[in-house]
Amino acid sequence: MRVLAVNDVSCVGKCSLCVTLPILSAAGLTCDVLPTALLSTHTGGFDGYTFLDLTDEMPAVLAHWKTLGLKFDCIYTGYLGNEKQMDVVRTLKREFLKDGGLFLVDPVMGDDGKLYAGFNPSFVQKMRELCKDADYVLPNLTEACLLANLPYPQQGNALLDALRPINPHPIVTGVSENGEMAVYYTGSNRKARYATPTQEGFFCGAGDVFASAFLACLLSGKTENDAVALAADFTTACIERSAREVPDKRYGLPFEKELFPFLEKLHSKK
Ligand code: PXL
Repeated sequence: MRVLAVNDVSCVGKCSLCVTLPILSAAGLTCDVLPTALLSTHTGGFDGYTFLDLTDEMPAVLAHWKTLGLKFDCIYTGYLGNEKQMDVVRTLKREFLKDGGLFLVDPVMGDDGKLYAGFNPSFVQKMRELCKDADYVLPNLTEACLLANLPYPQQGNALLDALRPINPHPIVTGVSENGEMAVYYTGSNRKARYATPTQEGFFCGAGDVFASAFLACLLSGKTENDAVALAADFTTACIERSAREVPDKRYGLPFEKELFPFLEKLHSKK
């Protein structure tokens, strides 16, 4: 299985490609990358980070890939630096995704009720259109509210209703409710919720860990229900480990030592 991950390289802080690559590789999948930007760190809590936009390099990369006849089983997009990159993603889907391939969009735009630096309402509108073309979308609570054009926060089931015109398979992550972290999704045309008891708080990269693990499960043949549960349990285990081991949360989730238990569950028969 060959996955193309379109996301940024935040050199320090464990998010985006720096978590997707190890998680997909560990699950036995080939992960090719199209980096959207190069940052010294992610933008969540660090001051003075550098940002190199890689949009201008993309047409040349795609042109080279064309000569190789590359096709992907799955395209997974995360942090897109600007609206032009969404057009590149559309080209990728049209020209490089195998027939019947999986297109998964994590509409990375904000957290904690706010847009990330550099994003605006026009970007949100264009992201909404991109989500219409995806097999699955994985917004966090903030991004789900933005896509649905509703004030933050909203109740999970109400969001699933509001997202229905935008995508048939929304998976809304990071819904903090009474000491639990819940995921709301539409499985087999029914609303579903999967929750784990865990810490409140902001964990940069948690959405990327969840989405990468979900994708690893789905491409390994798990059902959507099982993939959501395995990915949520894995992300929760990382958050619990972070509470014990990581004093400065800006440096991301310590997912490495949770990979082996995750893979054991992924490969178990039941
Ligand atoms: O994980 C989300 C994310 C991805 N990429 C960049 C970010 C963030 C969150 O802050 O700053 C560059």
